[in-house]
Amino acid sequence: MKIHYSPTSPFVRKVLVAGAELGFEMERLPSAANPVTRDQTIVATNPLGQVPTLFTDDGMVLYDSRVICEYLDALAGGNRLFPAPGAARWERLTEQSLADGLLDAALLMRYERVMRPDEMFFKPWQRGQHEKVTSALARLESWAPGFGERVDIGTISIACALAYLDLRFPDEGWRRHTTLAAWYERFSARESMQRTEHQVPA
Ligand SMILES: N[C@@H](CCC(=O)N[C@@H](CS)C(=O)NCC(=O)O)C(=O)O
Repeated sequence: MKIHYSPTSPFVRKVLVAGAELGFEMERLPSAANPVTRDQTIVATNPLGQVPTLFTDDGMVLYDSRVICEYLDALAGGNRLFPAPGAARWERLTEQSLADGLLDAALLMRYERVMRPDEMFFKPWQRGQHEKVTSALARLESWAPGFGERVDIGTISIACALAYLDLRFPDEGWRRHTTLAAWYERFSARESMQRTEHQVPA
């Protein structure tokens, strides 16, 4: 399998962590996903021009991270990271959605900060995105006592979202949520997390 990859993408990391937990390696194809200067190599197969985009061994092109993670789970026999239909599955998928939504807001804030010219910066919009991040963190803190030692699509997505805040928003102070922080310390020590740490290009 090959994957359009970025060393700082939290969505790519989610796929790599899921793959590592299931025993899959993916060849990393360097790419430069960017919403303004679009990487035409990615666009050629994924019109959204986003990473992760996966090339399966039997010729399929899959995106986005949710589809890829589910594909990897099925390839590994199924119901490893995604529970079978029932309450547990819908809860894990909702955890994934909250983590991905937090990331969508954080990524928009990041793009706004690094790409938008200063004179076009719209503060209320930035504040709205930040409020999504803070309300998502508060909800994660209330859920954290239930995470235990679970390794599934919910906890993987949440860990990758928190790791991205550490990478791009080190002043966010999300560790004020102490139950979430204690859980993350344990989860981020997993080999799958250690082997996929973000690398900031020099
Ligand atoms: N919903 C997508 C989000 C992927 C995403 O936002 N990727 C970012 C990098 S972290 C990207 O490719 N940005 C470039 C763009 O949006 O054009 C997923 O789960 O994979």
